[in-house]
Amino acid sequence: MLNQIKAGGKLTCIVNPNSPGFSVPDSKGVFQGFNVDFCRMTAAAIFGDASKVELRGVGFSDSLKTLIAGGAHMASRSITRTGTRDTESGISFIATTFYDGQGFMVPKKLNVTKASQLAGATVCAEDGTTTMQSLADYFGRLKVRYKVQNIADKTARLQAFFSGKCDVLSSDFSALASDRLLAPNPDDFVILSDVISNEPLTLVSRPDKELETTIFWALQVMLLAEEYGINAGNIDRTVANLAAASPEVRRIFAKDQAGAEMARKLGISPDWAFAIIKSVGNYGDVFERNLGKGSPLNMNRANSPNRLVRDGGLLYAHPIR
Ligand SMILES: N[C@@H](CCC(=O)N[C@@H](CS)C(=O)NCC(=O)O)C(=O)O
Repeated sequence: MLNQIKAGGKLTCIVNPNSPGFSVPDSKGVFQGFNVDFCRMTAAAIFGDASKVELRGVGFSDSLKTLIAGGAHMASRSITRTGTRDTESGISFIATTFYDGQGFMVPKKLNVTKASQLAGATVCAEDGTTTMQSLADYFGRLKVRYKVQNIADKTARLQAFFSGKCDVLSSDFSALASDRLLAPNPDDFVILSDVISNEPLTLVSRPDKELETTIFWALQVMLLAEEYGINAGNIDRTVANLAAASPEVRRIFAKDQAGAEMARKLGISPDWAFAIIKSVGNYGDVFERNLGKGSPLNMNRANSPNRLVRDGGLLYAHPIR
């Protein structure tokens, strides 16, 4: 499949059509965001050029179907890796980019502070998502009745919630934080602190050994670069003076070591690791730029599992050697 992708000149990647911080079109109509950056990362690895990517905004329900039907090469759009999805043929789950959980957003004026106060509420969510199942589990455990408004179209779903047709919006925390920014007045809404599930949001691709391996190791380059303090600003200097770098860093970026050997075997750009860091950055940079303090989402990474293991998080870089 990598040969086909290379012959076609671009990687096609499914993203959420409108999710501030994760994937949202900029003023020129070009998608930007955390999830978009993993599409760009993969294009950088394959072509040595992060711009060789066609980003397709697709709603959740159609995303896996589109991949299975062969309508795109990969998806980077908050898809939870579950056992039954992973055993579907036609898709491969590769690597988790964001460890998340499901939560609730409510209008402030409801004066709700805990999810257990949501008895009788109408919840807006989308069929086919893990969200629906976790809602049933959670309210079932509490023996509490609730109603669901299934609205597959995201714009319509948010409109229903913001205009009061549902009392509660339930989804992954990352999605709620992002959706809140789309409210006419975000301050009218609060996200409750209850976490009701584990949602490992994972990159998905068409099943293909070379493509899967490329995506997995491209992400490891971003994690390793963070671990070794390499970023878009110092990568030029680092590769210009590899003799002064640590053996671990040399193995990733030198033209005659493990990273180069991997590129040769996979048939990807010989400069894959350099291109990823130069054009996309390391994982920490991507998090901070799109989601961190200073971004509209203003997430505090220090409270997130999406930090390196070294720093108390769940992100564990596999070695390139
Ligand atoms: N991670 C969950 C849900 C993914 C999902 O996309 N959920 C819907 C809402 S229930 C959605 O559009 N989320 C993104 C957003 O609202 O921005 C899954 O894999 O089933």
